[in-house]
This record gives sequence, structure tokens and C-alpha cells, in this order.
Amino acid sequence: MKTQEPRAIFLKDYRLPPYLIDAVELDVHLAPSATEVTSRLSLRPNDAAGKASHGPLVLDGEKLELISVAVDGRVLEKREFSLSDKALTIAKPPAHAFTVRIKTRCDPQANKALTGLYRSGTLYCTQCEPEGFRRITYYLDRPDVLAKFRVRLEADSKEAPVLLANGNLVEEGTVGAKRHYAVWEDPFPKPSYLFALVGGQLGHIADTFKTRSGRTVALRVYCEPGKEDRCAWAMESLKASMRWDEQRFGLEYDLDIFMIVAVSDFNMGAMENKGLNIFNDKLILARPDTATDDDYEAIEAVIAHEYFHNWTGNRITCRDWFQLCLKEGLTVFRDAEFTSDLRSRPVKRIADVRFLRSSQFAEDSGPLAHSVRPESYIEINNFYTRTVYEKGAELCGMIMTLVGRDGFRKGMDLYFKRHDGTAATVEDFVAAMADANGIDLDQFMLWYSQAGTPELTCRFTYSQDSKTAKLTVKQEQRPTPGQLKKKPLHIPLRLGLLSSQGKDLPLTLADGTKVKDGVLQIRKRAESFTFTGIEERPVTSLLRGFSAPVRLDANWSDRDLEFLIAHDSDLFSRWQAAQSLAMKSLLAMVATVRSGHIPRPSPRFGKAMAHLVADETLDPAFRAEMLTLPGENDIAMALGSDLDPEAIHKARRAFRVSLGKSLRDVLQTIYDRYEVKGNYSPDPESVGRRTLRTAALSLLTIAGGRQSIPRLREHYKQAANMTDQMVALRLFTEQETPERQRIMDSFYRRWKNDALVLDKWFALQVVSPLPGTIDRVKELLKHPQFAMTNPNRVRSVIGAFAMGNPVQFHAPDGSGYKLVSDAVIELNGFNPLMGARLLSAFETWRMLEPKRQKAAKQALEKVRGAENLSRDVFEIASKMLGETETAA
Ligand code: B3K
Ligand code: ZN
Repeated sequence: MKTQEPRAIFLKDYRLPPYLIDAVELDVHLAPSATEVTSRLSLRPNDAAGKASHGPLVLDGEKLELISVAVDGRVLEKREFSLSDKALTIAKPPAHAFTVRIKTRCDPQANKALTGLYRSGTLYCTQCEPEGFRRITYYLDRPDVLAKFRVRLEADSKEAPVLLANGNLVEEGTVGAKRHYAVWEDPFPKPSYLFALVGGQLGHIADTFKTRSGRTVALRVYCEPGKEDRCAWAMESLKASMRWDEQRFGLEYDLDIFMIVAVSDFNMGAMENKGLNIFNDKLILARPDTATDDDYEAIEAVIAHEYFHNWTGNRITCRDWFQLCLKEGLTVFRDAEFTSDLRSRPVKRIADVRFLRSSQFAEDSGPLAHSVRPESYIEINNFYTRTVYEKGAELCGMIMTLVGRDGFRKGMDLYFKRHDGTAATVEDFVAAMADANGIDLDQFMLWYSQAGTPELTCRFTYSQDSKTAKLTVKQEQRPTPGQLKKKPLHIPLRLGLLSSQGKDLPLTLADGTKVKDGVLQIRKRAESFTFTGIEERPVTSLLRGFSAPVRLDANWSDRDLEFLIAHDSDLFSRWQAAQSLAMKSLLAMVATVRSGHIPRPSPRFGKAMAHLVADETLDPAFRAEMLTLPGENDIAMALGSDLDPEAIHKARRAFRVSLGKSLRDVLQTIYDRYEVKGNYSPDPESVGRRTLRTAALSLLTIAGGRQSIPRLREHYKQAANMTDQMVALRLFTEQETPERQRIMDSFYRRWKNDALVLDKWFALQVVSPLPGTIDRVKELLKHPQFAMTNPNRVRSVIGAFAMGNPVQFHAPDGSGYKLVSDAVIELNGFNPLMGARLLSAFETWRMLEPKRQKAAKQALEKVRGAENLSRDVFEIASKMLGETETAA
């Protein structure tokens, strides 16, 4: 018999919760395979829900063993409730406030899905967002039910000497000789997805933070005992985040203690549980000899992100999961602002735009395209996407561009004033922004509901006679699955007109109005703007700071781009001009490779870079970005169809070789001069210097071929930190020399007992573009230290291969696809969330050339046809194959 296909849930079907829960008391007796949970819920009918508030009480629950259920102190008989694998239903609950007491048992040890209560090593920990709480106890597991939690944890004193939950510790003590307990109380009502508990043997570091109103908050970072010396940066980052949120948004922390726990088995990066954040240890643990600059920056950013959720996500939460971008987009926006304020704004913007364009744009133009606020889903876990997060953040950024930085702050203040302590919607947020600033954002709302990347075509004419410059702007958004027609969007277009001296000209429109902050507001499918008083033909700088997440066709000539690279006052636009110039040449080179000829890059890019990279007045980190060509995925996105990943790789490689050769002397000077001496520090200046030096080394190495190996070897030998070591190792992965394996082997011997560093060792080998990599990946999958049950390991082998090695993943014989789809099928059995994530590596399959397309389709069909498909994998596989569509 065919099992029934999972059904979609729709935003339009949202109904108020029929019952509300005012308070929850949990009593959790931790035991590896039989944890007992007693839950006492104080419920009442939700009058606002009308008739439903007198209907049955349906409590969500999965993978639970029910021991007993009582209402108002009376144990129910079997006929008074019904039980399915999804819910416990009490047919006729009392018509007034009542209590329900439920006793259940669950098995953390057997839980390999890593959602609900599970074990990571010997630790007990939880992951409840979005729907994991229902695996701990029966509950109204939805974000619009906010309750006060009091949690008693009991465990064996030796097995779990540390017992943590949300809020403040109010009591602790022993139970007989061998057991102990702790009681935690969280005074802030919260939805169940923010619940967390941790139990086990943990070390920690402690500190305090004095809030601006003078309260002292205790801070703790917990980790595996013995790793405390790797927690200092996480603590520094936490304090910096707390300070920044007070200064920039006036938001102060609200509990007496803030705890972070690092665990080794975690499906994603981290989780913002109230007062008790749980983190993938990869995003906590760092020491100069184990973590790179990128790791340090990621730790700082994710600590900030989760901390910022305390207000945007926890104090104001989401009414339903369709509103996910309300907390995620806004919080990504906030963490990007934090990084921009602490480090370099243009460099952060460049990094974010690179990611958005290579990754979110790909999502937006494939079978998984959905709007920032989707209208339906089968499995909500599949919607923690780049569109919800990164495009969601772009929408906040556009609002800030429209209302200004102070206006944005006013909007945020009003949003908190109106909605603190509630579960809100995207409309609430946008209304606060509009009302606080007296502007109309009705048309802007379309950004939340229309999927796909808009295309802006800008054309420019100049009249010497009338001294006017005319800009015509057209916008178009292509159809996406389930959404064929699109309306024109409200787009902020930041621009500048540059004189021949490279100076910004005043922007005055024909009716005499001045363009405020250089931002034009585009609202129609086609419109034009005439600027007056322009004495000479200017060069246009468009989409400064990437003021909207669009594709831009501006028809710039090479000379215009060179001019912008040299003169634009907006650093982002200088970088963008460089990317555009390189991209023109790269696209031509890909065509040359495919026609069987040797590709030659235009020399113009190298010439434009020669002055720029040597310009000591420019931030080294920015110069490093200028030297980094568009990635292989960017090129693929620019081509859009009939993709041959190998040709793309070859073209890009040829460009790098040629650039390295033409800039050899200046790169060598940079390499020699930018060494960072002394103790390692992840401060922006040191990171910038290292990054520029790395960019130089990378080009010198690829250009030098075998002759550059001694320099590389020396770099590796001299490396005094993991950042420099990894640079050399990564460059070795592109070199066909036996030394490569020798170095990898010695690295393994040095770090084989350190899981996080070992992850790097695994990843380095699978991203090698050289032939033989697929066989190596297969070997690594059999390595004694590989485990499908550990998400970090899966990501460092299969994830890094599928997402970070386009040439090999897209091997024409389909062997890369087979390897990944087999892993997806295996993961589907016990950790569907991870399986579905990996499967999204196929999202651009329809853009491939026919042979690869066929092979990818076969792999997808195999997944689709596998037995016992989870909702997670079913949804992605069937959408990939075009069987089901998301309602945008
Ligand atoms: N809110 C969590 C993500 C939960 C993902 C569930 N599959 C972390 C974050 O975005 O901050
Ligand atoms: Zn988040």
C-alpha cells in the first residue's frame, strides 16, 4: 500500500489557538533511554477563538510514550482521550480554566534526529525550534501560545552534575545519596520552541556584564570539560553584543543570567532559547592554533545573532511559522549591522552580497524558489532558507535605506512599544516602520510575498544642450513555481553621478527636488528620472551599497567600469565594478573553453587592479576583496542555463593564473610586507592584513604552479596559527604533488583527537578540484572517524563536497550526484532535516547542460522513490522534480 503523501499547510488557514496556556510546570527525570516528564499545564479557553474554544483540546506530541493524563486532578480513563502518533486529544475539556497533568516517557539516547531531547555524547540537550517540544511532552506546540515556565530537573549527580534550563535558578538540592535536582523559573512568557534544558558534565567560564541601567548580569559559557581555554572569544563576543544592542537599539538584557552551552552534535549553528542559548561547538570553541580568522568572525557574528534574538524573536515572537522572517530576517539584519559597526562596513557588505548572489539568487531562480514569507509549506524545517534569512535581512536593509538610520530606530522603538510580549506578524513590523516615519509601505509589502529576484535594467542618456542626464529604469520579475504574475515592486535605488574628476555631482531632478541621500524610489514597471544642471557627461554609479537585492543590467562599458573602480566614492560600488569587469571576461572565457580553445582573459582587469591593490590608503581587507574574482557559483548564476561546471572552473582558473602572473611583483611585495607578527589576534586590522596576504599568496601560487611549492611549504612551516596553516593546506589541495598527501597525513596525526580541527581535515580533501577526489570522498566516508550521526562531520565531508566542489559534484558521469543522493537516503532514515538540507545542493539542476541534467534527475528520482520518505526529504525531492509547488 502506498503511504499517504504529506500535506501542505497554508498561511491563509491560520486560526487563533483555541486554548491558551498561562503556566507550565515541568518535572523532568533525566535518564539515557527512559526520561520521564511530568507536565502540569494551566489552561483556559481562548475566547477570541470563538466556537473552537469550546472544542476538543488537541495537544501535539510525537515519539512519546504516554503514561497518564489527568484533568483538574482526575486521571482520565482511556475513552476520555484519544491518541495518535501526532497528538493527544481530550474531547471534552472543562469550559473554564483548568489544569492538565501529563506524564510521558521519551528516549533521548535513541533520538538521532537531534530535535526534541537528545544526547550529544554524554550530555542531555534539547532543540525545540520549530516543532521539537512536542517530542518532550504533549503541548500546544505553536509559537502563538506563550506561557510562563517553571522547570524542575532531576538526574544522577555523577552523570549530570550540571542541570540548566531557561530563566533564573531558584532552587537546588539532593534527592537521596545519588541524585540531585535544580529548579529554573523563567519570568517571561514564551512559546515552547524557546524552551531548553541541558544536563551533564560541563566545564565553564564565567564573567559579568553591567547593563546601562546598572544591573549586573552573570554570564556563563559552558563546554566539554577541558575546553574552557577555547571559550574566551565567545565571551568577549557576547559582551560586545550586549553593549552594542544597548547603544544602537537601546535594548537591555532582561534576566539575571545569560548562559551559552556548546554541544558537538547539532543540526545547525545555534539556538536562541531564552537565557540558555545552545550552540554547535564549532561556533564557540576557538584558540589561535585551532580556529581561523573566519571561525573567529563567525563566532562573533553568531553569538551576536542569537543574543539579539532575545528582543527580536523572544520578547516579540512570531504568530506562526510563516512569519519566520520577522525574527530571522530582522536578526540577520541586526547582526550584519553589528559586524559593520565593529569591523568594516563595505567589507561586510561585500561578503554578504557575494553570499546572497551566489546562494540566495540560486534558490530564487530554481525549483525551490519561495517568497520571504511563504504561503505554504509541507515541513517548516525546510524553510530556514537563504530567502527567509538573507533576503529577509535585505528587506530590513531596504526599509532602513528608505527611512534612514534614525527613522529605522524610531520604527524599532514603536515596534517594541506596540508588540513587546506578544506573537507578531510581518504586517505589524512594517506598520511600525511606516507609522513611525509617516511613510507608505503598502507597495513595499510585495517584497514579502513575491518570490524571485527582480531584474533592473537601467539606461542612461546625456544631453549637452540641456545639461541634463536622463535615467530610465525598468523592472521585471520572472515567474517562479506557483507564482506566474508579478506586480512592480517598491525599490530603493541608491546612485551617484560622477564628474570626470570622479566627484559626486549634486542630484537635482527636473522639478527642482533634490534626491535625498542619493536614493531614488522606483515604483513602476518603467520610469525615468531627469537630472538637471549636469555640465558634462557623467559616469553613473548605480545600486550603491547594493541598495536592493536585484540583478542589475546597466550596460556599462569597460571604460565606465574602470573609471568606477578607480574613483567611485562608494567602496561597495568600486568592488561591484571590478566584479562586473571580471565577469564580462569570465563569461567570454567559459564560451572559449567550451569551444575547445584556450581561454585568455582581458588584460584590463589586471591593469585596473595593479594600482588599486598597491594603494596603501585603502583597507587591506577591501583590497583582498578586489582581488577575489566572482566565484564559480556566481559565474553559473550569470550564465543561467546550459551550465558546464568544469568549463566554468577552467575559465576561472585560467583567469587567476593570468592575474597572478600579471601582478606578480606587487603580489610578492604584499606577501612580504603584510605578515602579521606577534601574538594572534582576530581584530579587524590583523584579519585584514592576513586576508590580503592570503589573496596574494593564492594568486602567486596558482600562477607559479610547481615553482611556487617551496613558498607554500615555507608558509605552512612558518604558520603560527590555524589561519595561516589552513591557507597553505587549502592551496595544496589544488596542487598535484605527492607532498599534498604527506602534509595531510601529518596534519591528521597532529589533530586526530580534536573533532573540530579534524572536520577541517576532512573538508580540505573533499573540496579538491583534482581528479580522484570522488574516490577520496568515498574513502573518507569509511574512515573510522566519520559518522553519519554527527552533523558537523556530515557537513565537512558530504556538505563541503556537494556545495564547495562544483567540478567534482557535477562530474559528468553522475558519480558525484550518486554519492550525495545515497547519503540523503541514508540520512532520511534518522535525521531527515540533515537529509533535506543536503538535497538542496541539487537546486540548480535544471540549469545544467543536458547530460548532467539527466544524471542529476536520475539521482533525484532515486531519492523520490526511496521507501519511507520523511516530510522533509519528500518536500524537497518532489519540488525539485516539479511535482509539487510551494504557494510562493
Ligand atoms: N532560530 C534558530 C534556527 C532553528 C532552525 C530549526 N531547524 C537559529 C537562528 O536562526 O538563530
Ligand atoms: Zn536566527
